[in-house]
Amino acid sequence: MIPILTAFEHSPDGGRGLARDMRIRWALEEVGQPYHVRLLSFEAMKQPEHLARHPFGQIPAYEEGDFALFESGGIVFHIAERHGSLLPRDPHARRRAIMWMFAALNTVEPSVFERVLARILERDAPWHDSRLRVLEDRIRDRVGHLARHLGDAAWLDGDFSAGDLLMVTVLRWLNSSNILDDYPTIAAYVARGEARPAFQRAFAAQLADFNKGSAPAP
Ligand code: GTB
Repeated sequence: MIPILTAFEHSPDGGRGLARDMRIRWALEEVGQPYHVRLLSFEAMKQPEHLARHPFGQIPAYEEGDFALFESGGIVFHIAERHGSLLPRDPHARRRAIMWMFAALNTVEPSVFERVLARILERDAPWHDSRLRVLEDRIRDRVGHLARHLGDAAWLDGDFSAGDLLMVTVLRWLNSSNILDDYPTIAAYVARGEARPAFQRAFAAQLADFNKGSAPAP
């Protein structure tokens, strides 16, 4: 059964692989699972047909026949469990990798994503600069602690895992800022994730879809 991933027809990231479908594409590439993609316009995402797949009318959504999931973390967890290679077999190491998935989405993502939203939606607000400073202080606090944990290791806990995959996708949202200049080991960690062949394949696939979605109608 070839799974179907639902993604943006016109991604606001301009083809930089920053929307959350990238997490699913990367996970599928890591485990060697081919997939189909359904590209939806923003309007179509809010229609009943998509709301039946995703109650919040968002992307990514994921289907395997009549089994459907939404939430990028839940989908990556499912792929990792099904295929094995993104989670360690050792029970304690496995739970720590799952813990890092939650840490990526629950401890690091909130302030990083708030910054993304502030840059896109609140640029012209009179309080934009002060809000950005607050958010960036919060991000630096998190990234500083993460750098302390990572030390000179390649990945968060032993081999590359679904925890690293999610953490790297979150930290990539900082690539357009200069924040990671002050955290060279974290910048190198992100670059290490982006250099993985599976990431590269996923990136190329989302870019091809972005270009398809942006092509003028024939
Ligand atoms: N918690 C959910 C998950 O992890 O799956 C969040 C899903 C979500 O926010 N999806 C976004 C969406 O569908 C797309 S990824 N938004 C439309 C809506 O809510 O109506 C968000 C995104 C887009 C672009 C960038 N970027 O350019 O950096 C980053 C993130």
